[in-house]
Amino acid sequence: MGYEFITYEREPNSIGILTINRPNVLNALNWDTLGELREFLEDVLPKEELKALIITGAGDKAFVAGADIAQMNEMKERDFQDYVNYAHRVYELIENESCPSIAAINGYALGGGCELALTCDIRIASEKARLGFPEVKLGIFPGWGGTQRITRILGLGKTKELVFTGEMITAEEALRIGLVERVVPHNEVMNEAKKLAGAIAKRGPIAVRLSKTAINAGSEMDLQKALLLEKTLVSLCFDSHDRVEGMKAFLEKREPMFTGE
Ligand code: CO8
Repeated sequence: MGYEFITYEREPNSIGILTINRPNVLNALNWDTLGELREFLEDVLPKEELKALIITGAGDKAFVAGADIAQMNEMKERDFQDYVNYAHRVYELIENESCPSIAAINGYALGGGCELALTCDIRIASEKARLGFPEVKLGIFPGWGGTQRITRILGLGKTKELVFTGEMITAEEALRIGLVERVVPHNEVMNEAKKLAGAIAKRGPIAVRLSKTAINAGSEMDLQKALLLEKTLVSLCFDSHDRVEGMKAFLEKREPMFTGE
């Protein structure tokens, strides 16, 4: 795995840490970084069988400050279209990854960087983090899934306020409006993300993965179809060895030993 713009580490308890690694430009996403992300997500991640994936940015200042503006500025219209399509593919891979993902937002999460955080299941932010969608200041708008994913989390009014003004908000404000789930002291972001990932990793992996599918896919369906999906997926859980183990462990007053089968 010879990457230049991302790093990946695996922790002992099946937790992976993926870091965007261009700190000199606040981890802005250029073509090469997106390319490495895609290769990692398509070729490496599926074999890792993680229980949780943490995504963060290198350095002390930024999660990801967005798409690489210098590179975008050089693009012709056709390249720009390819760039948009490519980023969409990468973001869908993260969103649809079966294991839960946590964005450890250790600083600026702007534009495409905030959109990246939105592809994760849960967001934890440093109290120093600043989030927003400044694209309209550049004459574009959040086009890496942002307008759609933000709306689904924040609703129409708040999304429009953030997108139309391009203003950054504090981590506390992001927590208040539901853009992040937790805000912690700056030096605690990774610890908190690992703690959360560790708590998830202890649970039945089949149940966690299928619940993610039920929540994500179900939220795009009408209620009747979504409930049908839920019934189908929870029945799959019932057939698993983990379900037998989980219930047996409860009755025997001990911790379950899940195997993911
Ligand atoms: N792209 C390229 N370089 C960047 C970016 C970026 N997004 N952000 C920061 N940098 C670079 C700076 O140019 C600077 O480089 P250098 O040292 O060579 O001058 C270095 O990172 C450090 O940045 P600053 O000196 O600006 O640091 P400050 O602490 O003064 O400011 C800010 C930090 C406020 C985060 C500031 O850097 C900033 O405003 N950055 C741009 C944020 C932004 O506008 N992000 C949105 C980008 S557009 C986008 O994400 C579109 C996604 C969807 C597109 C759909 C169609 C493609």
